[in-house]
Amino acid sequence: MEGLVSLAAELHRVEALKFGQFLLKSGISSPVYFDLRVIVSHPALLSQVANLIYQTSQDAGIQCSTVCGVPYTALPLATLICAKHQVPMLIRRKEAKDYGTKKLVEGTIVPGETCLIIEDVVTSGSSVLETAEVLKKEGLQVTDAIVLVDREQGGRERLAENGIRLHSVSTLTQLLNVLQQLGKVDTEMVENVRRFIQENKVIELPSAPVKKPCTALSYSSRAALSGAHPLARRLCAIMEKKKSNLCVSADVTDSASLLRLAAELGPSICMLKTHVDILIDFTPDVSAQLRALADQHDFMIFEDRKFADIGNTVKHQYEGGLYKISSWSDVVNAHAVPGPGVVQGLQAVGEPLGRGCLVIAEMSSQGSLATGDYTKAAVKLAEDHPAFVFGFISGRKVSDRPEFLHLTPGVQMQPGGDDLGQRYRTPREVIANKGSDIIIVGRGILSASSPAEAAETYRRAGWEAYLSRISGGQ
Ligand code: 5BU
Repeated sequence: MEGLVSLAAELHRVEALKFGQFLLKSGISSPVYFDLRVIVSHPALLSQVANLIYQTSQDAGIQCSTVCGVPYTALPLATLICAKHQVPMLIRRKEAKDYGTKKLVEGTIVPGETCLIIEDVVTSGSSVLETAEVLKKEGLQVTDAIVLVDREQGGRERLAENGIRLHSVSTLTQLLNVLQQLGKVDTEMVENVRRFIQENKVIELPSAPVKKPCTALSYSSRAALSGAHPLARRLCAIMEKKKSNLCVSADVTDSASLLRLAAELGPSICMLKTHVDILIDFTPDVSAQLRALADQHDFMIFEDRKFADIGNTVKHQYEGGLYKISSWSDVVNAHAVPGPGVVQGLQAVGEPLGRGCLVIAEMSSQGSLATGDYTKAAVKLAEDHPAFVFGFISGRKVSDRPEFLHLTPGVQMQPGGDDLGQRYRTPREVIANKGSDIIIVGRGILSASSPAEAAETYRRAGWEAYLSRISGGQ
């Protein structure tokens, strides 16, 4: 308590905490404003804050291998704590975002280790979530975050939903009470601030993912978009009819298992994804039977061939060879790396047959190079070929055009990964938070004792996340 009194008084004295009327970047007028950046000019306060944060982590019994401060204000705080207590630190780069393959985290990363996040002020929790996501992408575990001030506007709950416990040195209410006792704020202001906290739960910070209007559109309204590719419209209609945004990745190695899965899971899915080249016993009859099952249960077939050659070669790979993919698969996908030729080659074969293509804008695997400018170029490639390309493989919504669909692999009920670099996010995270449209699930379903029951579980989870998204309840 003593620590809190001097903290509140000092923050107020150096104007890191101000009362009055402030227009926040979110457009909301707030009676209270924090600017913790100023504390770097007050070394005694800076180290007091670092000590309080460290003490809070000790009191909460947090075990961690590394510490990362949310850039920039919490960086010096993390540095002080790590140097004093001999904990390895990580630095998250903010600016590397746009430079494609540059590292987003500096320092030695040991995948599987736990990283504690430190932040100055939490409002909606978006900055902590963003940092957590970057760390998780590197294979680290993030279970706890410590903040100097919790503004009590929903951040704690939002982080908890994402598996992160928030510990605060102080809440805004506690600071307010102390400052009132010290005579630094009058009763009227205290009331103002209390009302403000009540009325402004979860303000989206400017850095938060901006809610795009098209994430609020229903599948059925997108099925009605006249400018959309016929396959996108049909897929949206199937999803709405079957209440399923689940694509099962049928990664089995014999044809009987593939056909059995297609028959058993058919009613639960909007799409079945294949890797036809892992089957040991493919014959044209298998693709004919698969096609019949797709028509019977009304799902689409997506051969995940990931074409990545010059146009002339992919034309042959798509149309010919042993598999004659274009004759039975509704959808295929292509890497953007060869440039427009790959799409044009596929389009020459697929468009006359009414087929469609997804461009791989991002991959789920750890260390994927499909980020930044590459992803942007992939989005442009897709948007330049709307007569054949109708969407993306990506971890999130990468295009604002509602006629494009986003399909996300790397989905399981529990976040995590496998030992060969696959990374998993939950259906809710992918659909409700990342704005994707379809979850692609392989081993989460195939390894279950009852794949049919597991598929239903995933279907429900994906659908609930979608309903929550379109109703604005992300
Ligand atoms: P899993 O068992 O749910 O991990 O299977 C995922 C499937 O999605 C598997 O067939 C992959 O080949 C495929 N996949 C992926 O996991 N990540 C990607 O970025 C792309 C495809 Br593209």
